[in-house]
Amino acid sequence: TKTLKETLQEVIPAKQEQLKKLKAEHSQAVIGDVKVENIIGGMRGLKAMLWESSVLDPSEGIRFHGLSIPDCQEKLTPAPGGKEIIAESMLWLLMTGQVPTTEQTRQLSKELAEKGELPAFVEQLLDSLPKTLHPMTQLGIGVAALNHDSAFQAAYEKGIKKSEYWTYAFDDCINLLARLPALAARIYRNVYKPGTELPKIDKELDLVGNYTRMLGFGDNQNMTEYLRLYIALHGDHEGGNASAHTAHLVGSTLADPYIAYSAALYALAGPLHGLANQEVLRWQQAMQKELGENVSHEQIKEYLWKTLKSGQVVPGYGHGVLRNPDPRFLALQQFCESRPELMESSTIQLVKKTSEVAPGVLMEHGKTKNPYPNVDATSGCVLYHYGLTEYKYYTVIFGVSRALGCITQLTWARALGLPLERPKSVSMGALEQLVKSS
Ligand code: FAM
Repeated sequence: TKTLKETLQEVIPAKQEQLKKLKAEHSQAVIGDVKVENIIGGMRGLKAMLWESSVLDPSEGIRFHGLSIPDCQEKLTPAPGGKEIIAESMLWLLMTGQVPTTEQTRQLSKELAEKGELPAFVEQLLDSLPKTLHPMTQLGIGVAALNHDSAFQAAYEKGIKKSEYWTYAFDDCINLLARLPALAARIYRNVYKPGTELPKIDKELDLVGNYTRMLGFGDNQNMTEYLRLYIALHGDHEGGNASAHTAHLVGSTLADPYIAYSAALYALAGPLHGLANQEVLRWQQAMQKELGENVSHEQIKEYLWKTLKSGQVVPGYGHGVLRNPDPRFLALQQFCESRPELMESSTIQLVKKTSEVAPGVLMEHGKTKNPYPNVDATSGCVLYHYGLTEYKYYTVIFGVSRALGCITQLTWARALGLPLERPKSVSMGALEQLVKSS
């Protein structure tokens, strides 16, 4: 069975040709204009970077090489005995644009399990960190330290041809992904379950099957399946979101994939981006504390207005690109609706009730361009229900997942020979001059 690397070897040349043609025939073509609002508004909507594995449509949401989330749920291989998409089949699609066979998916699971051990010095480094250090900060430290064994960095120092970069970057990326479960689970154990035994990697399990088992939830098939779906869905969301864009930018300096992804994790650690899943639970807990159980729609509405009037954002709502409910939110909600015991959970019911009134309140408030729920509105509530209640850890799970999209691009950017990213900045004075002459 052809490995992921061998399949990549086959699909890369055609994409290199496509880019070469684009460059030769159209590099001077104008595809849109740049407005002052793009420059002072965080480049919203500015088409300015290449990203092959997914495209985000404002109204229908994400497509991975053209496949929607329902398409993926139908076509991508689950774990043995499972139903949900697993990280390995999603990674294969992102990397190659092809749906892997079951055999290819199983082979990739084995390869990742073989490469999943952490170097002893990284275990000691993590164990030395204070429990009060945020889990995301710890994850970034652990990932950066793995660059001790970077194949890309070692080869670059020896001197390699540009055409070989992607193969070394790919090796680092697969080693990084393979080690994330042990890294992320060790942080969870150190901070929340000190002194408990960390299970060894089971060579027969998929990446997330191992991760869930190392977190201590391996006997809960529902939690394992939920984390498989959660991690597959959060893997890639186009190239412009802060974590993907950071990995792409740092990787463009030929920094190795470990430190490039470590940088991406710190972007993910921001409340407006990946930390929103923590903020949603914190916000919901505060609301439940103030309003008690069985909260009514009316009470939720008042609490939403209180949040907005105090100048805070409502976490889990809105989006930089989406202008409709996030299909990732809908897929996670469907997971809940297919399990009656989940629909009885007060945390999950509160998410549902909030999602029935928050868009109306946000529309009335009149500021957000997208009043609908994003994936974070619901992603943490199932974790909480199944006993992973430490919501300051939730973004770490997002950090394990976002590696799927980021390592795909860190490999492809090298394969396509994409250059160092260097946009032009302007001062307000220069902008005023440009406006005068426009
Ligand atoms: N609650 C209150 N106000 C909001 C809001 C929300 N959920 N979403 C946007 N706004 C405000 C926004 O702060 C801005 O106000 P100011 O002009 O005073 O700065 C105004 O509406 C226009 O913002 P926008 O253009 O609609 O959204 P942006 O593209 O600037 O920002 C988000 C997008 C996601 C940062 C924003 O919707 C937000 O802060 N949401 C809450 C945090 C969150 O859920 N983030 C997770 C996003 C998720 F996709 C992820 O990355 N995991």
